[in-house]
Amino acid sequence: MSETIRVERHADWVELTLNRPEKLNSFNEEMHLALRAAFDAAAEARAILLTGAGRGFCAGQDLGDRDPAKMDGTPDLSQTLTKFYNPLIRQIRALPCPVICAVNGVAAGAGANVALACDIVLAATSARFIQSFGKIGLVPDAGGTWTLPHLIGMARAKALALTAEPLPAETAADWGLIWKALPDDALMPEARALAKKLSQGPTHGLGQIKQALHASMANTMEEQLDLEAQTQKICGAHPDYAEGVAAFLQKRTPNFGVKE
Ligand code: LHQ
Repeated sequence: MSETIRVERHADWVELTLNRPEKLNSFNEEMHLALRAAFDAAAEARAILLTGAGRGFCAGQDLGDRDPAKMDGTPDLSQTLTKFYNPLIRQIRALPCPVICAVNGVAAGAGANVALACDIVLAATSARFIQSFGKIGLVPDAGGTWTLPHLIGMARAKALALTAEPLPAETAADWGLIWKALPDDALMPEARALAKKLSQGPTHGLGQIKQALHASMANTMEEQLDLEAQTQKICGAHPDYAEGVAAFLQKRTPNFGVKE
């Protein structure tokens, strides 16, 4: 297993840490492959927590690895996206359990947009989000051109992408780009407590919530009402629903089959 990703397994949830701190955890090919493999290996987990080692979360692409001066001929950056970033974003969104991101420090370029592809994003107050692409002649990738306007509206999305100004974590939370900004020393305890709590929930239903909310971004209200009816049929037939209702009526804590 590559050292570029640290994996810490708990009974029902997994913590993955981007681990190239000397390069602010920027992505090289090794880390890309290791992260994908780690998400694959965590597919049975009931919650996944993603964070970064050292003082940064992730500075996006390792630009040393994609330096046009060192590449043969004209670089075709679409290959980097189709081979690495796009499958990663699709993988995170498709995972059947909640993915929490604890942004422990700067999140720049694709690093910011990988964080924003996660289901719940917490950030340390000292963290900042930078759409660095505009500074180097690129467009926001890793889903950024979709995520930003959907989460914070076109006016803010355009200004962030065109100016590449750092957005402090607290403003990101005020704007609805992320869930919460937390004091630096509270970030990891709170993120781990959330991962543990979600891992003890009705994972099947939580996965269905995630997918229904994703679908809503492209659906009309009519389509979404139909989707809710179909999804509720599936959820109602799952044993977690019977357990949730029984626990409520018996005034006890539900047991959705957790190990801890
Ligand atoms: C880095 C990086 C980095 C290498 C910090 N690479 N070393 C997709 C398609 C294909 C190609 C292109 O990209 C993409 C997607 C993208 O992500 S494009 C955007 C790429 N990312 C950036 O443009 C961000 C570049 N980094 C920065 O602007 C700064 O490092 C930030 C603002 C993130 C942090 O600034 P500081 O806190 O002042 O730290 P620093 O700049 O001193 O960085 C610390 C070290 O990390 C330093 O190395 P050194 O050996 O001098 O200590 C940096 O060179 C290295 N580093 N980001 N992306």
